[in-house]
Amino acid sequence: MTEARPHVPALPLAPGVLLYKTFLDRGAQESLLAEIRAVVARAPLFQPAMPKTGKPFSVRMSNCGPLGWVSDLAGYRYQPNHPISGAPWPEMPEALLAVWRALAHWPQDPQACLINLYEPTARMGLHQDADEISLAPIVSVSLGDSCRFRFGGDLRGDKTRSVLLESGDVLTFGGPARRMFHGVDRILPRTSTLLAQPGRINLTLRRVDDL
Ligand code: MD3
Ligand code: FE
Repeated sequence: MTEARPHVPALPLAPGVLLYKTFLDRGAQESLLAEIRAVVARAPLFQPAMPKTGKPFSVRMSNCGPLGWVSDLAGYRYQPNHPISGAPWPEMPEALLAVWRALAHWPQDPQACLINLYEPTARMGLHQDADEISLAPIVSVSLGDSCRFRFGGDLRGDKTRSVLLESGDVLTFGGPARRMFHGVDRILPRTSTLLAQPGRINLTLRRVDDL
């Protein structure tokens, strides 16, 4: 069986930020990837755009779970349906729920899993995640090529640090880290053999409200 590894130690990176190196072993990464491929077959990747300007993101996205995060000219929001097809998002794979239940220390299950696909030149500028009412932690799972992940403080101008994230790593951001600025500086192509093509997939598990 390929399971998450609840015994892997938490490396504290900053108050509220914990890194679990290789929380998913290779077998668990492969089976989760197969489930994410099945999700994306039903809920195809879409290219989000910045509110107001319509500038496209370099990352493509999809979601699973009851809600999904979308962005277009009208704004950022969570919604229960795919922005193109209108279909409800696919269910969240049980393996992702297991990661959340092992690490989030939160009484309710996640409502959304945002799937970000980074091709080798994609990046994500420094931003805050503030579309959620809930103060539940965010749990992030990395698959495929490594990336240079950057994080700072609650103000854009706060000092930042970067850390290498590798396939199978899980990060949790809770409490004082929940509104910290963060982003992805760059993908390091061909640092993993998990994906058939160079690139990286990030899965972020989120609680949107506490209802
Ligand atoms: C810290 N994704 O989808 S994951 C995002 O690798 C996002 O795709 C990045 O930022 C990625 O919004 C980073 C790590 C992450 C995600 C959400 C956070 C860190 C966070 C929310 C609050 C604080
Ligand atoms: Fe974010």
